[in-house]
Amino acid sequence: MNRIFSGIQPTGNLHLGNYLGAIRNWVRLQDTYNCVFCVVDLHAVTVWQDPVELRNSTREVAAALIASGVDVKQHILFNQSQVPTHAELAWLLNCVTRMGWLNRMTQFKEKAGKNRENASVGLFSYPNLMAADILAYKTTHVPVGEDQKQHLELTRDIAQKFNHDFGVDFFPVVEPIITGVATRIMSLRDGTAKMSKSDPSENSRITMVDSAEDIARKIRKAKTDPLDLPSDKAEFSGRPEAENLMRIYAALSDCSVDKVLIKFGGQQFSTFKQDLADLAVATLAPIQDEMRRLMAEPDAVDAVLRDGAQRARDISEPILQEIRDIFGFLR
Ligand code: AQP
Repeated sequence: MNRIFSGIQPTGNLHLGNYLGAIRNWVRLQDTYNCVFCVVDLHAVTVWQDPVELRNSTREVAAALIASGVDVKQHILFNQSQVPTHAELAWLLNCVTRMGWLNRMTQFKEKAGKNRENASVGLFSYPNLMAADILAYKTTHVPVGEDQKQHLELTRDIAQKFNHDFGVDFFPVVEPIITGVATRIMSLRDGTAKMSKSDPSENSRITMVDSAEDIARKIRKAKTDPLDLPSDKAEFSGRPEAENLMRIYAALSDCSVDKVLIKFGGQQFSTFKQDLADLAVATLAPIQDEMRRLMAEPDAVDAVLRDGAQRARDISEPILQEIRDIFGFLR
């Protein structure tokens, strides 16, 4: 069976973009792939994290994944820092990747902003750690949102350069899996910006811990335009907020955008928003109940992560040893 690796950062409350763009797809891929799912805490610290909040977020993300249907017996769930393979391989890949390649990464430019000189070195070399995450398990497939496509292409370049430089056929060529209509959910306040944990506006995102009232309020307040809802995809042009809300509806109800256009086209935003809020609440409520139950037993969640880390080490350490041998390190 082919192997999947995918990760999610414990950088705050997960949002609907994380759920529809990543987590829900992971759960569905479990039938077809051997899955390694990782709470990527080493990635999180590329920007400042409060240690108490980081620990709590790591647990909460794990709880969200389990509550959403990640099968921790059949597959592997762990937090990255418990498996040292990732950091060691990232260092080795630092020596394979070219500066020019990293300089082209748009996510670094976006996250570092104007204050590039003050960004951490870790934020700059983040894509190498992501490549290490993937290659440490000889992963064949990676489910990614649109935002991660460039990093995955870099992983392929790094793997190919490694194979070429050492004259080996060691790393498989990793294939992206981009699924569904929710590959890029946008902010509720600005249809041109990605829904993100780090957006300063709480109203820009629906989180997986929001109450039903908060979800309904955020959707009611979501930015729209004065026109009625579009009835054709061509009418999305210049209306990013309308497009985003209709795509979210399609993703939540697991149907095509065309069906949503037929159902709501020509109607007013107010009735549509009420339906959308009901749908979001109905989808998230059972997951939230299970998350609350899991968060009341933090030791049990920690035990799942420890067990996953052991199984992740069992797979990745022998692969890393082969890589050390290829490099020519004495043992
Ligand atoms: N808005 C989104 N729409 C669809 N998918 C998304 N993902 C993130 N945002 C959206 C997908 O979620 C997975 C995990 O992402 P992450 O938490 O590791 O990092 P991120 O992509 O940087 O997410 P955020 O929310 O924007 O976090 P911050 O603000 O901390 O940087 C990935 O598969 C991603 O594609």
